[in-house]
Amino acid sequence: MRALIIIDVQKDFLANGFLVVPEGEKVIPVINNINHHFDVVVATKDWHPASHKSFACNHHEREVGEIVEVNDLPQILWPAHCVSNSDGAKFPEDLNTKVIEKVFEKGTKEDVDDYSGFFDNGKLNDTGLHDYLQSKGVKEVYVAGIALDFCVKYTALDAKALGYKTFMIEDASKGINFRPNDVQNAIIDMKVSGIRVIHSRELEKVF
Ligand code: VGL
Ligand code: ZN
Repeated sequence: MRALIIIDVQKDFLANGFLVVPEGEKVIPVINNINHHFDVVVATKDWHPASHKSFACNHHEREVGEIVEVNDLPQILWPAHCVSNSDGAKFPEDLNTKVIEKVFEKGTKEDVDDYSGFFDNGKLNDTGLHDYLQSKGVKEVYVAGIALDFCVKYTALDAKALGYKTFMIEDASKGINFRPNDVQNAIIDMKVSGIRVIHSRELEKVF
């Protein structure tokens, strides 16, 4: 069985959101066009409490973009984003959400961030995504969404490490480039780990 995991396609990462990912909205039509290729379609949502330690505003005299330590893990400080139940945490209206059978929330604990759809950054808790995919007999995982150089990348790396045949759909994903070349480097890291980086048009040929 083949699964599409749609990562964090949420209003706060799109134009006028709190953590805008350049061209983020471009992933929406691509994802809408490919979802029929998959047996299982699931999504993740970044879903932070307002007190989350990844937000610069929750640290004394710290600014967005600084890197601090939170519970022994390096933490990039972001603008407040994807606060649980807020408008910015919603899916955009033009994303076809009817095909999404389950949503996995991530980053829900105040003191640890979660870039992967599977585990938090300390690998202490899991989101239930792996168990769900196992229960559906999924062997192949296709990852797409936002941000290519953060949550898409870490989800794909964990999927590969968990034993799934793993693909990342490049034109269905957009990155932040927090540091110059982060997107380019993320693609290299994924390829080196054995993840196949593909274009959505290749799905037409295969299935
Ligand atoms: C993300 C930064 C902070 C992501 C989430 O979805 O890639 N990036 N929170
Ligand atoms: Zn976040």
